[in-house]
Parts: sequence; structure tokens; C-alpha cells
Amino acid sequence: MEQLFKKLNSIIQEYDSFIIMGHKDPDLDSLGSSLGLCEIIESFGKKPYIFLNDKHLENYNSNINQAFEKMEKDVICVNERSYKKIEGKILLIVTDVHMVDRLEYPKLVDIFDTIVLDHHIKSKNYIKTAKFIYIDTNLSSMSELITYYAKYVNIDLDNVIATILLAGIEIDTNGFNLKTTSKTYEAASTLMEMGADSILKQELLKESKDDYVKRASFIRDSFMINDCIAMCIVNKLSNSMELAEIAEELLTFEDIKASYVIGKFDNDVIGVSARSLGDIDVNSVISKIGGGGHSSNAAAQVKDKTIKEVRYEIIDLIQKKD
Ligand SMILES: [Mn+2]
Repeated sequence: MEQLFKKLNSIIQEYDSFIIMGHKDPDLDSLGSSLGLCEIIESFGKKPYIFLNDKHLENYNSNINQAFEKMEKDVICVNERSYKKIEGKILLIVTDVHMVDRLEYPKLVDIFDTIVLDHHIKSKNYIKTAKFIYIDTNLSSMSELITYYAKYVNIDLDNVIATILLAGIEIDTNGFNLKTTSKTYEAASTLMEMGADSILKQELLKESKDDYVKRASFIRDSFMINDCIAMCIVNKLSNSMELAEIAEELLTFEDIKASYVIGKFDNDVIGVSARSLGDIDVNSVISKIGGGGHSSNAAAQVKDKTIKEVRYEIIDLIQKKD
């Protein structure tokens, strides 16, 4: 990682101002890593801005709004209009995402020099104009990476920002389960030392009872395809993260070693998220329906098919493998 941080340091030196942008429907990992980057950039005496599309601010989940409320540190956010007022040589830093269509405001990649830092499986639709792309799929979260970067540049993060980063790690690892390495715990420990507050973290990670009950109802109606693979159908998706969340949660139940969750997006595209604890290769099935990923984490978006068709196609593929 030292190599990466050296490189980032030298890139930062070349610019005066920085716009940091995460993904659409930002979560605490996207926000936490953005805020951590802000503090790192400030330590160079440079000016960071976070891009947040305030048109959608009211739609952001309550955790994001709460995180902002709790923050005492001044962080300057820019939107589709105000970014134009930023002065100096500007670099766009994209964090926790690398797909153009998942960006909060894709237009900026055509305007500014761009670098990308991410931990999601690389998709074909990556930001091709970026001058530097770093994707490490072994990382638990961007929060983990940015915590190490803060340590590398030897700064003490603000307490609330450290707390948001810790919550970001917890979200992305589903409570220190998925993709968790000794490094992940080390990052968590560093954040606690920097003053992360475990009570505030719990507050930030709270979800509404309605969301929980809704997800639980999908999980209740999930079913086993064989003795260790579960499937779940989500008829109405409320956000793009929902499929992955349910797929990950299914893995916490007895007998379930892999999961496939199928749902329909607004634009009639069928989304599939598949997860496995490690022994079962879900990507071998997902790649056959046009998706991609890793053996334990894969996803697909299928056009011109119904949920039912995709469901039986997946079941067929799994049974053929057995
Ligand atoms: Mn993430």
C-alpha cells in the first residue's frame, strides 16, 4: 500500500483543489472515505470539496443525513452549480465506485483530470478517461484504505469522521464478517485510537424498523434450491443496494452457504446479486447469464427477461452443476 500512498501524495501535490465524489445513493463507506480524503488533502494545505447532489439530499438515507448533522468539522459540499466556482487546478477523486453510470454526477469526469479508488469488482463500464485507477477487490472497504492512508500521512482524523469510517467498514463487511482480514481489524483499531465513538457508530448504523421488517419479509419468503443454496425474489426494489444486502444477510443463516437474490429495477432490468461464504463458486452461474464477479461475490443485470425466466435459468444452471 505504501507504493499507492506515495503515488497519491505526488498526484495531490500537482493540484490546488479537489472534488471528491462517491457513488449514487451514498452509503457510509462512500461518505466516510470521502471525508477521510478531505482531511488528508487539507493536511497538504490544499482545498477539498465533496460533491453531493443536493437535489437528492432529501432522498439520502437517514444515516447520511445524521452523519452530517453530527459533524462539527466544516466540510464544503458542492453540487451541480457550485462546483463551477472552485478555483485553481482541479482534480476529481472518485471513491468507492468506478462505473460511470454509478457516479453521483458523471459529467465531471469529462471536465476534470480524474483518479479512481475503489474496491468493487471491475466492470466494463469503468471511467476510461481516468489518469489513474486503483481497484483492490481484496479490500473490505474504502474506509479501510483511507484509514491506512491517514495513518501514512500521519494525521489524526476528526472523531466524527473516524466514527463514520468505522461504520463504513462495518457496513461493507456486514459486521466484520465478509472480506475481513487482520488488516481490517487493524484499521478499526486505528480508528478507535483516533477517537471513533462506538455509541455514535451504533446510532449511524441504525435502520428504520420498516426497512428491517421489509427485508425480513423477503428473507422469510426465500427458499432453498438445494441443501445449501438459497434464493430470494424481491418484487419491488427500493434501492440498488437492496439485492446485495439481502444476499449477504442470507449467508448468516444456518445451512446457507450461497445465495442468489433476484429483483426488478425501475427500468425493467432484472438484477441478480449472488454471494457465497467461499466454497461455492457463484460466478460460474452468474457469468452464464451475462454477469460477472468473483467466486464469492457476483452480480448480473439482465435485459428483456422476466424475473421468472431468470429465476428458472439460474436454478437450471445450479442443478446442472450438481
Ligand atoms: Mn464500499
